[in-house]
Amino acid sequence: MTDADAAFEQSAGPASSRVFLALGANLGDREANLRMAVRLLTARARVVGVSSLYRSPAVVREGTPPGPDYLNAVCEIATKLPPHALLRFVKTIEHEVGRRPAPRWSARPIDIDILLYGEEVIETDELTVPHAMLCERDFVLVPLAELAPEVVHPRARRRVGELAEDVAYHGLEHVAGPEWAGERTSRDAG
Ligand code: A4P
Ligand code: MG
Repeated sequence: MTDADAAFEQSAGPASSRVFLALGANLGDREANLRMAVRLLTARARVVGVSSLYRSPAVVREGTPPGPDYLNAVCEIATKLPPHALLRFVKTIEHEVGRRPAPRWSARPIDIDILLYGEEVIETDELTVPHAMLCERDFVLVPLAELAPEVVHPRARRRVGELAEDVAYHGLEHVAGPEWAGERTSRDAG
């Protein structure tokens, strides 16, 4: 058990659901930004697993110029933060990695989205869980299926592995295995 695992297990409160985050970057040293984000998550979460790293062309709004390619990955965490507090926490990490307010979908050094929070279905002004675009995105479903093919999407009521098999590919390329993150995860610890 790592120190982070031990601290988590000893802290008060109920164990969290399986929580999955999407990480994306298409500005600056993209891989370093993603690695920093994973490291910063450990302040309030245990990193259970990290997917391989993938590259894909930026999906942009119609009529806007294509930005640089993205690097994307998915990370599973265990955290005692409830969903809205987790959203605020990941926003502070985005700021720390260098993201500043900009129009939606514009190029960014880091983006952290909450994909799944256990079986919760949340629909508020600030937060939609499962993530609204989860079922359409190869750069999210393929890494998510690496970590949790058996997990069921609580709205679609289909397994992540099946959703990933059916998703349309838009130039997604595998760049590196999970070691890219340089993070010792609970999975590594066995
Ligand atoms: N919000 C609602 N639900 C969530 C959630 N589940 N997780 C709200 C995180 N945030 C959520 O997000 C805008 C607001 O969405 C947040 O303030 C929060 O209250 P943002 O991160 O500030 O802005 P954004 O990321 O530009 O908007 P959005 O709609 O989240 O865009 P996406 O879906 O993240 O898409 N192409 C490739 N290849 N790879 C990518 O990763 N990412 C995007 C951004 C576009 N094209 C891409 C990629
Ligand atoms: Mg986002």
